[in-house]
Amino acid sequence: MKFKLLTQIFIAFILAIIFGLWVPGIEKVQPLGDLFLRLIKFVIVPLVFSTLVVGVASTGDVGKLSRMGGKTVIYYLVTTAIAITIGISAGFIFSPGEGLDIDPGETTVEPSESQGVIQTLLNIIPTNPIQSLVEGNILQIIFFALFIGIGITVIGKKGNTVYEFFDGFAEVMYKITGWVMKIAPLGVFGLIAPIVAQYGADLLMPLIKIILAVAVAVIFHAMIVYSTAVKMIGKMNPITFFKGILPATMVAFSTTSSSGTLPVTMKNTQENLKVSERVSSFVLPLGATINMDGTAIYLGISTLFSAQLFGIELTFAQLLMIILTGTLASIGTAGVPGAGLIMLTMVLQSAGLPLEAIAVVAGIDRILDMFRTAINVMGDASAAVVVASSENEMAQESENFTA
Ligand code: DAS
Repeated sequence: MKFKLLTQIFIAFILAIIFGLWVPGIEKVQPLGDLFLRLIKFVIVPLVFSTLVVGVASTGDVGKLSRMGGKTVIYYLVTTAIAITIGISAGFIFSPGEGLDIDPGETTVEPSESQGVIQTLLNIIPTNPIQSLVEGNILQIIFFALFIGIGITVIGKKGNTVYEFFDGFAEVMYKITGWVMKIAPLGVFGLIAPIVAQYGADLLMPLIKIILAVAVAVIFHAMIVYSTAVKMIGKMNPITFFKGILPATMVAFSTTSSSGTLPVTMKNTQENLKVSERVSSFVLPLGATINMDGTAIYLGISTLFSAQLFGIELTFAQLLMIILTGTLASIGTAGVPGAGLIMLTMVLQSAGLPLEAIAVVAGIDRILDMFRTAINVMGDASAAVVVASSENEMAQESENFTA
């Protein structure tokens, strides 16, 4: 999303609160909100499927999916899974949605019946992938797309036509999603104003709590996970790491775009963190596409917020579903402003939670996106340090290395 659009959404959000508090009969704009929610649901399946196939296949030929690629992907998946778990924990600790118990509209998805952990994991494997697409079973769609992407990579040249098709299809879906997001300001207004009219200013406190929860959780994640990784595996003093990556972190915070920050991330990682060009030019672009720890934290918190907002108790299977969907789905999302919002729709849908909460967090998405993008970029840089160190591709002259 462009900043202009995010600013429009923010303005629509403020107007929705003002109109919701003081304009009688404002709930009549609800259909605008329902229209927006239906359009978001309309793009989810084709967008996720096509971007995920391309995201996995774009790691290039099998040679690239080598030891270094394997290490990079494993590091990304592990840190993202930790991130979403930290996000869920922050969601429980801050409980931003507690106490409102909004009545979910008829547009909510039926909560998935509670299953055992093994059954939940087995259910990820689609018995009929076409049916998974038709039903919008997000985890099965992700599984299907992952294997299509790997298959395209493994068969090499013969897979080019398939790759080109999905690459083009993904572009089309990004364009359609862009059109849908253009009416986001109207949609957010149509969703927020009636809720504010019904619940009054009580809704403001949860928003402040969400921003606080995201900020604290991302700082906690960076301090614990990245410090440990760069020190234990990267053999680097964490202070050197945080100082070295600070410029890129600030650029990410202000632009809310990992891809847009990539040139600065490359520069900082090579010059300040002494990572070789070979490692950084592989790990960082891949990370800007498939590694989003900050977004994963935001997903954990926003999903808990949605459940709390509607007084829904999450089962263990649903929590597992959220961790799996959030970790896997992050592979297919571009590092552009507002990408996390689309991912949140998927995670809520897969956990069977009402999508209405999207509008609430959409209003403050610009602020939340700053924090999550900054951590997304920091996570990519930490991977570059870890992989380079394990491949002995760190320049030795830096005086900051611990013995
Ligand atoms: N803004 C995205 C990025 O650039 C993250 C997000 O929207 O969640 O990483």
